Amino acid sequence: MHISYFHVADDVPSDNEPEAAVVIDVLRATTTIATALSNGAEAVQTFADLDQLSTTASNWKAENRLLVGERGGRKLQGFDFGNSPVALTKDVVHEKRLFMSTTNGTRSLDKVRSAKSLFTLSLPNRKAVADKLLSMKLTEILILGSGWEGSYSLEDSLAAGSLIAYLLSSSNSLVNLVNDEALASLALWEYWKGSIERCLRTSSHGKRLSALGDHDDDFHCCSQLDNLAVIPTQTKPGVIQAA
Ligand code: 3SL
Repeated sequence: MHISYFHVADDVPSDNEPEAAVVIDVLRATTTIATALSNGAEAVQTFADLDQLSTTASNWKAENRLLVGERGGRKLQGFDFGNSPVALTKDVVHEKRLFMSTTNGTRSLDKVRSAKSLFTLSLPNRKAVADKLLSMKLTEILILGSGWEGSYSLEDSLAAGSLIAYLLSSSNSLVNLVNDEALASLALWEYWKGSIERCLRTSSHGKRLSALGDHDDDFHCCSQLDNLAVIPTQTKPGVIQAA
């Protein structure tokens, strides 16, 4: 199994159509997706482009949809929710389709939407997604972080390292880490795995969120490990559903 990790969407070679892709945005898009699906949302449909989101969402019954999105960490005007995972409780999301756009996470999803299999991963559902990948007996996995506006983010690399560590310790076949980004993420995980929330708060995006206001509940939620069994899976381009 060959595993590569890319920090941001622009780093992925454009002709790349991986057998399986895993998109990560720990703070907070993929944690929000995992939480919403785990709490009974029908699907999360993701958009890099806000006009496309509005057009598609307007064709959906108002009582069955929620608009979820942020730019720069702040809720978008006219949207029902920002990007806080803890706001998307069972009562709020039950059987709803979420139309979502975020600063970086949805751009990464867009980049690899033609992968044969596409999953989203956060720390809470790391084991669920990792076990799914192992069961598929894949030859190739591309892991893609989201970063911040084209630059590296510590917390996405931490989660990539957590996934790689799990795959290395649980795979029956040979695991080959293809690039230095994958190797470095593993080292990062080994360094921070005992203090995940501190890592998230220390990261530049963690500091950005803290400066915007009290995000204690989000930090707590995003730094849980292996407590959600959901496997967010792309079922149609841009549509993520629980499996
Ligand atoms: O960048 C993103 O896609 C978001 O997850 C950022 S935020 O945590 O909602 O600010």
